[in-house]
Amino acid sequence: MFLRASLPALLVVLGLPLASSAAGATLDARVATPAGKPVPGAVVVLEPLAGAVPAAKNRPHAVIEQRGAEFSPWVTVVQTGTAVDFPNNDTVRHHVYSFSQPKRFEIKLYAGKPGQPITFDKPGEVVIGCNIHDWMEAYVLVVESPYFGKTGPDGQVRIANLPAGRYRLQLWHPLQKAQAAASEIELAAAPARLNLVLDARAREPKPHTAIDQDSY
Ligand SMILES: [Cu+2]
Repeated sequence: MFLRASLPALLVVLGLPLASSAAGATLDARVATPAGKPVPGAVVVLEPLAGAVPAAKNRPHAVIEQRGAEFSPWVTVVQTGTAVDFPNNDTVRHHVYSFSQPKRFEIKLYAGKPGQPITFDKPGEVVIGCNIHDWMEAYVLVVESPYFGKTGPDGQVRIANLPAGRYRLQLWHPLQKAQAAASEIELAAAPARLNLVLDARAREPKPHTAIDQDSY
């Protein structure tokens, strides 16, 4: 089930047709706190400094499921115009909503898969919650560029198939203590390695209430 949830997101992350044989540049980055602790769930976005930013291709799609009264994944990064499904894989119903300016929406109390995905059509940070379960939260970072990635549990991220050139690099995490300054990097055919520092708090799972556990 983890694969089912993560595969569409992976296709979006690649941002290029899988059939493409053109070998592009690759960025390998490690994101850590100032104390050197890996930061999982950090987003690295690369915006090309020259040329037009390629628009989203092939109707990009992502999935944020609900399982065990939690959203999964906790952090999702998508290109502007991406449709996101919110399948409920629990036996309890959820009521998914956001009041965030780039995408206000509501999927009223439902079980199973809602009929319509939510299309994230403006860049920015969208915080998602559930009206029934206060502890449920997910974050969607909507970006104009198709070039981005998210760090795994080890704080590592790889962004592949990048056209060579100069990029503006932006780092983001839902629990960052301050917005990191953007930097510029030049990517050529040889893989690039970067150590990035972001002061972010670790995610602490919020306790589920006793009421929910009784009805779950
Ligand atoms: Cu819920």
